[in-house]
Amino acid sequence: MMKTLQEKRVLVYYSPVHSLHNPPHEHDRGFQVPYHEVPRRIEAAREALEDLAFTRLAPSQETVPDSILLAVHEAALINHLQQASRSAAAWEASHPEQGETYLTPWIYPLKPYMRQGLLDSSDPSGCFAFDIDVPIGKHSWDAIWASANLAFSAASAVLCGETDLAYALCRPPGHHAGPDYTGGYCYLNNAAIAAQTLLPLGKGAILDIDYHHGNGTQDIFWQRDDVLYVSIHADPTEEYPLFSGFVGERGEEQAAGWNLNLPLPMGSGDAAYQLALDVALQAIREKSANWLVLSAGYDTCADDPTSSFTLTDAMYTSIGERLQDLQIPVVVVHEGGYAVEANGRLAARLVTGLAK
Ligand code: SP5
Ligand code: ZN
Repeated sequence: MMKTLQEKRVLVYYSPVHSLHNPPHEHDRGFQVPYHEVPRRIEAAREALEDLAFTRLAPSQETVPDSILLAVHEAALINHLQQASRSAAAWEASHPEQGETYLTPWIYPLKPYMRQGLLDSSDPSGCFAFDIDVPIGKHSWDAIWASANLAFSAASAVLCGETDLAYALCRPPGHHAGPDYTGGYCYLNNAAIAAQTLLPLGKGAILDIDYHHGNGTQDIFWQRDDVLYVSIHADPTEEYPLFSGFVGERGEEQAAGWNLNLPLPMGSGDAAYQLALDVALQAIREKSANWLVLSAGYDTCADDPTSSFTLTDAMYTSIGERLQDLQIPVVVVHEGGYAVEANGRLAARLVTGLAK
């Protein structure tokens, strides 16, 4: 029986803890610029989703079990993130005149021989990051963990049949974080945690519509033939992360075809995006996915200050509708989006399309 918009309950998972993670700046060609990944992004999304008649805000009551966390990430990364937050707190306590402290990796072990010494040192942070935009403050671990728990809670609600559409208001985002590394504002891979949680339902798919390639998610599922990873993103020869997201990356030998990259030229708009979405949907159908995790970034929109794509607002409703056609349960995980208020109106459009 078809559900109407009013009957359908969309569960929205939110935690206020994210706002405690608020790094002051990132770097652009060596210059310090304001950090784009700001708390207001997720508050704008929460407000807009709460305003929809068919949504219900759900607190995250659950914590990711080790069996899921350690299937996605190495224990060393978890330990490092916790330790780095403690180090930031200790530094801040002993240097009160410096104000809020966010530790940033500064030595990166480019060669294998550099790694062990750095790992054993007092500041191994460069062993766990591939870029400089993942600073860690005293509350960062709490926010990172709360974010991962939202993804887990949303996926758990779908797993137990409580809903067939859940939205995790994750911040910090996750798709650049790999098995043992952070990068691009991402520390733990929330979408991968959601996908791993859904596996009791059988094979499924992650569709990544963030403007950037989700190199971390690709890496985590690279050898796996139970989770299809499909990503539509800006051409990595010109755009971050520059080292992955190419069409030739199709998964390891035994999992060939379980990774699909659909890079689009810089400056792409609705028409090109629509065609890529068709290809993505066909792949998801071909694999007979039982569930979908949607890595939802809004940095594809025309007014995003960091991206070149020009998607219109209507496109996000359309993406939701097209995914709704799959008739499988969906867990949406919030990723990027740096036109701050657009996170609200575009999340609302996406969910409205998905809930039809
Ligand atoms: C989750 C997410 O959307 N993360 C994106 C992180 C992208 N960071 C890219 C930083 C690019 C800095 N700009 C360099 C311009 C050189 N031309
Ligand atoms: Zn992005």
